[in-house]
Amino acid sequence: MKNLINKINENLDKFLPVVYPEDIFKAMKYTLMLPGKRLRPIMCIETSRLLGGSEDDVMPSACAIEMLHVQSLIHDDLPCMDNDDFRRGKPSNHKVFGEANSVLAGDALLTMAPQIIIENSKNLSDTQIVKIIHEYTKFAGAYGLIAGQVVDIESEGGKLVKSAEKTLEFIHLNKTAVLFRLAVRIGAISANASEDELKTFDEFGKKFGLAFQIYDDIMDEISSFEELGKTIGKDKISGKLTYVSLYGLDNAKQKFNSLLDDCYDIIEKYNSLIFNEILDKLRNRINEA
Ligand code: GRG
Repeated sequence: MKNLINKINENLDKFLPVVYPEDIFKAMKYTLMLPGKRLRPIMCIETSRLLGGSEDDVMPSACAIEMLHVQSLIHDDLPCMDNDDFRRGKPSNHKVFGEANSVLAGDALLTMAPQIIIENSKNLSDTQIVKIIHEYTKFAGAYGLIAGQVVDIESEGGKLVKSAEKTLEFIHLNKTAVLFRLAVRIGAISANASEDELKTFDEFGKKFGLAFQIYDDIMDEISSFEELGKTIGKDKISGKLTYVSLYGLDNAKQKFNSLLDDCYDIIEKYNSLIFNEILDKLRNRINEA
């Protein structure tokens, strides 16, 4: 997995040269090149590989997903959103570049990502590229990430249109699971997967995404700044609706383990060392706590 992370980092660096006006490119590159786990590009590439696709062909799309993810992190940290001063162990983007450039850096990553897919996916057919861009725009926008963020903000202000359980699930299907679904779906499309395969991986991405959000909520409660690279305990202080606040730590762990069991089952027949390593790492970390 380390080799794959290095390759992803090299490609991210290559796809984003710093040119005039340097300030915006530096702001985009700052959070992008900090050491994130690169889970979404890894899962995109691994899905493609398992379904017979080539790593080189899917790499531009995998990097584009990381750019979209980083855009969401930069905007999420802004004072008008989650107001966080740290990300990936360093000061947040707006703390270094100011709010205006940080908003623009996010916007620029959001729009550069599909540009990179179109310009660099030489071995994918036009149909595959259109399908990938369609998925990207649908999942990033008001049917995906933005919907999740809006309901998250509304719920912090106490506005719940649905039950707390349904609201929480809506937020995290859209804020978190959506990017894992996007990653595996794009991996599958790059490999010209069948509808059935696409469905299988979509289900995997969805369950993994929900499990990952519960993991994130539990870690906010039990982990440290050194381990997570961001301010911890904020959810509790701000009275945020989370899996831990709604169900309690033990039930949240149970839900996490049950979703992870489903993930192992869905992916079993593919014998993927990478997916098993990711699932094992999350499970071990939560169950040792
Ligand atoms: C798409 C225009 C547009 C706006 C985005 C701000 C926003 C709307 C959405 C916020 C989405 C968000 C920040 C969700 C949190 C998901 C999450 C658990 C992130 C942490 O992911 P890790 O742990 O982070 O994989 P690293 O740093 O390792 O990549």
